[in-house]
Amino acid sequence: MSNISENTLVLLKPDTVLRKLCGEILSRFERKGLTLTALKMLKLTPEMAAEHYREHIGKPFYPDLVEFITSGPIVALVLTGPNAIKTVRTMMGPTNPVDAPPGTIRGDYATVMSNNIVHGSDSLTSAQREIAIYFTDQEMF
Ligand code: RTP
Ligand code: MG
Repeated sequence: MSNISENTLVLLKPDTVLRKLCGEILSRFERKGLTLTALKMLKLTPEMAAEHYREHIGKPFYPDLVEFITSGPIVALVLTGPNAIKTVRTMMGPTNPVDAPPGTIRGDYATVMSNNIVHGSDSLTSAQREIAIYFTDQEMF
């Protein structure tokens, strides 16, 4: 842990847009003190989804994962701050909302693993790789 600022990629998944929770989730991250460095709305192509979730290609849940993440528009964010990657993961809670305590995003807003509201990069390497899928340097502020 250090106080050096880092970037992380966050996706507000299609369920979040559909349920009109984008403002609420973004607000949590802003209140925490993370800085909004980039933001866009887009619909992932199957190719982009494969790039984003490439570590999961071949797993049993992969087809459903791609179908869900490409099912509607999403909001992509870059959030910045000291320990931003771990901070976002802690705020999200565990992958399965059943295990996510109240107070976490998945604990407060989700019931099933397939529709779990939010994505956050899981490491510095992932963050750098994922940010480049969504944003050019000119789109980061
Ligand atoms: P994410 O990448 O979406 O932020 O989620 P995560 O790191 O918490 O979880 P990860 O292991 O990367 O899985 C990516 C997404 O795939 C779905 N999943 N289903 N066993 C299963 O059925 C299973 N495992 C994972 C979840 O929707 C998860 O968010
Ligand atoms: Mg993941």
